[in-house]
Amino acid sequence: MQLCGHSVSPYVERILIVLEMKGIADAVVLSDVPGGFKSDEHFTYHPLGKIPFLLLDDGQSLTESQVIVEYLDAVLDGRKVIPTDPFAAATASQISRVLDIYYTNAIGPMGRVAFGGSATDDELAKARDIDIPAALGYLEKLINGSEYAVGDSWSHADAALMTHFYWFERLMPEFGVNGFGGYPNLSAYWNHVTGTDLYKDSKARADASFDKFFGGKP
Ligand SMILES: N[C@@H](CCC(=O)N[C@@H](CS)C(=O)NCC(=O)O)C(=O)O
Repeated sequence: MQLCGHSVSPYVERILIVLEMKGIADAVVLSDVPGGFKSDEHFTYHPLGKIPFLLLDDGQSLTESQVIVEYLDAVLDGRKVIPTDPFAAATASQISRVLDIYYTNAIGPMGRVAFGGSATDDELAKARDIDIPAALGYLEKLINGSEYAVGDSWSHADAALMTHFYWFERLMPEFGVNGFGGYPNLSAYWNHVTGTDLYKDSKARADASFDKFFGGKP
């Protein structure tokens, strides 16, 4: 199987972290988008021209990072990243979903400005003062403040948190959003995660990929 995309995307990195959690990092080959980013061929695999997408050996393909994670967890060997306990599994899904819907929308204005687009001062202020605190407050309730997002081992929720929060740390300070000070559970969790090899490996991949595509800025 071929995973198309680059580590500069948190959605690609989520899948790479999950493969590492499962102990089978080489089960999927990471590759460029066939035909090039936004090529006609790219749109045949992803109708919105986004990364990541997964090409299966039988010619079929899948989009959406969380869906790809769940598919790989089902078909590949290695420890499961979807918790077996139903409530823990639902909690992990809640965390990934809150990140992908509320948190991602909340940081939208900052993301646009950081990557060459624009946002008004009002949009940036609303993101900083209302939408980002609301999304972080939601996550604060779902995370138990221990070493792992859910239970006592890694799950796909940790992969989603690591990749979104890599960008939180990298981008947010210049927009006046600093750390997880008001959120004790997130704070304790993040302190632990950033010291792990899993996060350090992911950060190194994302840093290198960012430098390759954007020359080290922001
Ligand atoms: N919901 C999608 C998000 C994918 C996404 O937004 N990818 C970005 C890179 S981080 C992209 O390809 N953007 C290019 C574009 O939208 O044109 C997923 O989870 O896979």
